Parts: sequence; structure tokens; C-alpha cells
Amino acid sequence: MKRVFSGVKPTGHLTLGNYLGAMRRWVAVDQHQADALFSVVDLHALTVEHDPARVRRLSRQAATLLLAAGLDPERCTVFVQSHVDEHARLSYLLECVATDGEMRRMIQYKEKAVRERARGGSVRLSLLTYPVLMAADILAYGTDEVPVGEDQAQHVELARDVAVRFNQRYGHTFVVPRATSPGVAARVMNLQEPTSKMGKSDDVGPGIVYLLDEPDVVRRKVMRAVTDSGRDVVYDREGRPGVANLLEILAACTGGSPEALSGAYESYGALKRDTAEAVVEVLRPVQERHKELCADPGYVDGVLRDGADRARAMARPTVDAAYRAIGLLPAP
Ligand code: AQP
Repeated sequence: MKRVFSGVKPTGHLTLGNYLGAMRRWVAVDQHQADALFSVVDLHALTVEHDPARVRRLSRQAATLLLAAGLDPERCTVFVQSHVDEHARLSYLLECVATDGEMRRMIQYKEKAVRERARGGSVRLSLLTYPVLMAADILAYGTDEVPVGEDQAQHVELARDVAVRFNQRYGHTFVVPRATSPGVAARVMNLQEPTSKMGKSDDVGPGIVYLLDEPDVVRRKVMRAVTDSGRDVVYDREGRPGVANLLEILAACTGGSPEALSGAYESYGALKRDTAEAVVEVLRPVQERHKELCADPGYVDGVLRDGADRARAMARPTVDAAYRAIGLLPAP
């Protein structure tokens, strides 16, 4: 059975982008067809300015939302990255294989470094080396496939390069992974800035639909989405990014295709109304289950404890093998 690994960063409240671009497929497909691991990758949340109490709170919330969305701990492994030391252990070895040039070419690094400076902060070294930690997350588990949104494709490519290089230099140790993408909704855009990704740590809050937004908040955000000049509803990602984004969200929520749906609307207002209702309906069961799980914290603790135990047992042999292969003396 193929091995799948993916994760979510607790850098903000989870968004509709996280759900449509990644989580929904983890629930509907990956946990049924693969030996799958899903992690709240909290070490990655320390790469930018952070408040320790908030990261702890968001990690807990993200884990609860993964379960609320439908990940079943009987079918897959759900855990918190920092509970499994193997990620950090392997990350250092991979830093000895990846290069400075590779890190500096990463688009997300460039974008986030600019954002950190604009916010008056300094750029942490860990922001630069973040893709190596992500490579460790993936390679530690012998992962075949990494289901991610489009924004993460470059990082998975780096994990592949590092795996191939390590294997060539030190002997076959890692499975070479590949990214898989959801097709529709691979890149949900900010409703107020439809040329930018809907990211959970963005500054443009009104353009982000959070998974725990109340239905009326969702409706308000979608109804106020920026649309393009012109009146006809056509699907054109380049020329009409605002309308295209709404059509993609609607298609992802209802199962249609954005091109076909565009023919069904004569006004932006009607498209927004239907999109808002479709999003509310997609989020409703997740929010209900989230509420139930919050009332049962012992259950979530148990899932995370078992998940970390399972993940550790899976990662340790590969990471130990990498330590031996690269030339480190085994402890007597
Ligand atoms: N807008 C999106 N559309 C489609 N997929 C998305 N994903 C994230 N945003 C979108 C996918 O969700 C998974 C988990 O994402 P993440 O936690 O690694 O990253 P993020 O939500 O992009 O959050 P950041 O990096 O903390 O902050 P921002 O967003 O400000 O950069 C991934 O599979 C991702 O592809």
C-alpha cells in the first residue's frame, strides 16, 4: 500500500483554502486508499513571529479540525510534529545535503521574508531552512505521495531532489516522493485580493473564509468578494480572477466544473449567493463535529498520543538508517 504524508501549519485559523485544497481530499480519498499520516506541523509555525500560547492553541484547534473534517484515527495516523523527535533529527542531516542556493530560490521564502520585514520583524534562519524540515517530514516516513495545494509543489520538488541526492551519495535510504494536487481548488484565492492565495496568516482578513466562521460571516465575506469589471460571468483565471475564484469555490463545493457553472449565471450577485450557501453547507458538518470534539478533550488527547507513538515507530528505522548511511557512529 502506498504511503501518504501531509500536514497543516498552526500559523493561523484554518481556512477554506486549506479545506478545499487539501483536507477534503485527505478525508475522502487518501485515508481510504493509502497508509496515510496527517500532521499538525507545529515546528513550522516557529519560522515566523509567533506567540507561544497562540501556537499551542492553534495546534490543538488544527488537530481537532482535522478530526472534525473526517480524518478517522482507525484509518490513518493523526499527530503533532513536535511530538516525534525524528523530524528534527532528520532535518539536520538534510541540511547537510541541501544547498543555500536551493533554499534562497524558494518562492514562499522570498514572499514571507518580504512580509516579515514589512511587519517590522527580522527574518528567522528557520524560515530559510523550512523546506528542509518539510523534506524531513516527508522522507522520514518513506512517503510515496504528498497531497498538497499548488503553493507547496515547489517544496515537494525540493524533497525529491534531496532524496535523490542523498541516495546517490550515501546509498539508497529514502523513497523519492511526488506531489499530488486536487485539480479544482488547488489554489483558492483571497476574496479581497483574488490574485493572491487565501492564506491563513494573511493580513487581508475579510478576504479569508475560516473553517470556524459563523454562516452569516461566511455569507458577508462571499457577498463582498471583489469581482472584476464587466458583467457577464465567464471563467477566465487570468482576465477575471475574482469571478474565476468564486466559480472554482462553487465548483469545489458542489462537484461541478467552473467552466460549466459559468454558463448558469447571468449576474455576479446570483453567483455570490449560491457560492456563499454552498460554502456554508460544506462547513456546517465540520463545525458541528468540531463542537462535539471540543466537549471531549480526552478523546483528542488519546488520538494524538496514539498517533505520535505510531508515527515514531514508522519514522525511526528510516532516520536511524540515514544516520548510519551519512557516516555517524552508532551509539554503543
Ligand atoms: N489557498 C489555498 N488553496 C489551496 N490549497 C491551500 N493550502 C493552503 N492554502 C491553500 C493547502 O493546505 C495545506 C496546508 O497548508 P499550510 O498550513 O501548509 O499552509 P498555509 O495555509 O498556506 O499557511 P501559512 O503558510 O501558514 O501561511 P500563509 O498561508 O500565509 O502562507 C497545504 O497542502 C496547502 O497546499
